[in-house]
Amino acid sequence: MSINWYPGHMVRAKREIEENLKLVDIVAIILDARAPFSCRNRELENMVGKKPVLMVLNKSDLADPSLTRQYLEGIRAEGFSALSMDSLHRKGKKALLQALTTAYQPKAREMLAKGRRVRPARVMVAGVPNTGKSTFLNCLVGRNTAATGARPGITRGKQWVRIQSDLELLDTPGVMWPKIDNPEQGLKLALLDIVGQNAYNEVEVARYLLEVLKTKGEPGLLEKIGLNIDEDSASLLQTVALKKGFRLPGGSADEEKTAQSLLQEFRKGRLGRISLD
Ligand SMILES: Nc1nc2c(ncn2[C@@H]2O[C@H](COP(=O)(O)OP(=O)(O)OP(=O)(O)O)[C@@H](O)[C@H]2O)c(=O)[nH]1
Ligand SMILES: [Mg+2]
Repeated sequence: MSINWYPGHMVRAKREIEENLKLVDIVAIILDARAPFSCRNRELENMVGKKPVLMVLNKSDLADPSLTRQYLEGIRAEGFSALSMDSLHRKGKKALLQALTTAYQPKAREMLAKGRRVRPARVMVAGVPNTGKSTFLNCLVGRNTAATGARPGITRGKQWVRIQSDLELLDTPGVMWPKIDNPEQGLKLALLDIVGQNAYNEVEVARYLLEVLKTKGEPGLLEKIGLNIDEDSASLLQTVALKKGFRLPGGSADEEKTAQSLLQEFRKGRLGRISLD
């Protein structure tokens, strides 16, 4: 699925990020641990340029742990610092704060060498929508200061928050790039609720999910919910509809309602820990 989703507020947000990059020492790029490569925004990475970057694979509680380890290795092999984190349940916070301190050290030393006072590290939190940037910030600060929500596009303006005496974070709105050309990447981003719902067809994404469930996640998951792995995803969706009792007035399967329900189950982690990349 090729997706065009580039609402006006994102164009503004991108400009604002570009301006604020001048003020920050480190950029924490928040990725969804279930598909960190698919959520990489190359436009954003290019804007960041040579500033120290910490890649955070967030929502690790929803991802396949062994794949998370592999993804981390892959990203570190590119020369980035990378950590996984579960911001919702506040897991991984200590290592994360440590990594930010380490990333700031060269700059802090530089200030000391010039005889200056070391000011608090300024960290921009950025990434595509809905990866948990604001939740990550709330996790680090230890209280709910930034608004969060289970749909893309919650944060609209930037927000600075003092985390501790030596650390300040800037929350930014999620930003996409103008067009997702790779069809499978589009399906993954839709499944992860990173692009707006009006940009894709939920039935198509739910069929993709059923295809994914044939090979990923807990072995035998489809059989366990009474589905036949040999069926194609279109007919699987019909079967799920009938099992759930989602029918249209004429009696045929309500594919849309079924698709919505399946997508919700996946997004809430009810189908288990499944990674897509
Ligand atoms: N399970 C789980 N859910 C998370 C985690 N972090 C964030 N979430 C959920 O993901 C959704 C999006 O979180 P936000 O913090 O609003 O995401 P955001 O990146 O700030 O989104 P935008 O501001 O729209 O770009 C919310 O429903 C959060 O509760 C996590 O580590 N694990
Ligand atoms: Mg936000």
